[in-house]
Amino acid sequence: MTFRIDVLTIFPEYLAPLGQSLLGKAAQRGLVTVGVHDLRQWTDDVHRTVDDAPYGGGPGMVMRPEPWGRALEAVRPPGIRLVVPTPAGRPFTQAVAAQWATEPGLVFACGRYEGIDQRVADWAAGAGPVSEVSIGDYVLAGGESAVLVMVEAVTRLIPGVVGNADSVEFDSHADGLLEGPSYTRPAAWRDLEVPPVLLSGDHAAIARWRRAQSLRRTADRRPDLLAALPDGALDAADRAA
Ligand code: 6GU
Repeated sequence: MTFRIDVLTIFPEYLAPLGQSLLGKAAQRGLVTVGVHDLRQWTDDVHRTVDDAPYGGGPGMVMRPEPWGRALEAVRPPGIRLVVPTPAGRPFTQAVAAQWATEPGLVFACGRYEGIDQRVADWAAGAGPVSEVSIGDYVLAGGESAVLVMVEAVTRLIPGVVGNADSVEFDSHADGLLEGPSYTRPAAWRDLEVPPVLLSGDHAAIARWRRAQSLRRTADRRPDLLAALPDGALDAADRAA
């Protein structure tokens, strides 16, 4: 059961990092397979045109639907989710990554310019789930770098891709809180000491300290995450921290 990722783009070389490091090893071990496809393969004119001016006027160019229709018919298996990166999308979160990691694979459609003709996503919804998603509240020139981000977030949740399952379970965001600080040897460095509880050997005390640090950091850096926790997520000890 290998997780299949296909990416459609007019800049296939931008996706070269998908062959590297964590994902490269997962691919070698047969856990993940990746295909990157040049959208221009599915153009039908000598200039290999993929874009045109927007109906109704306005700045920039819109990607024409015809190459996308042919490309998706060729590359996307029935029922496989189509992901369209766009700053106008729903937020891509750890919960979204976790859901996608349970599916058999994903197809990513990278838009450039002012995006892809909306009829592509609307038509594609007839053949399986379609997710128009944003990786944050800023504007990128195209979806390629967002795809690199999303592929990394999803593939590390696929069983066997990350060596230590605990490093996934205790991640920032896995429980809706930020991870607290980490330390290693030496115990004192340039007059700065590792918090003594971490050297105490008292595993219950260490777990309580880490939980408190996680809550403090979340309150300080991401109060929106604390406010979004479900009722009952915090106990009396948490509130005291
Ligand atoms: Cl997913 N795509 C683009 N083009 N810009 C973005 C984005 C995605 N997320 C935030 N900005």
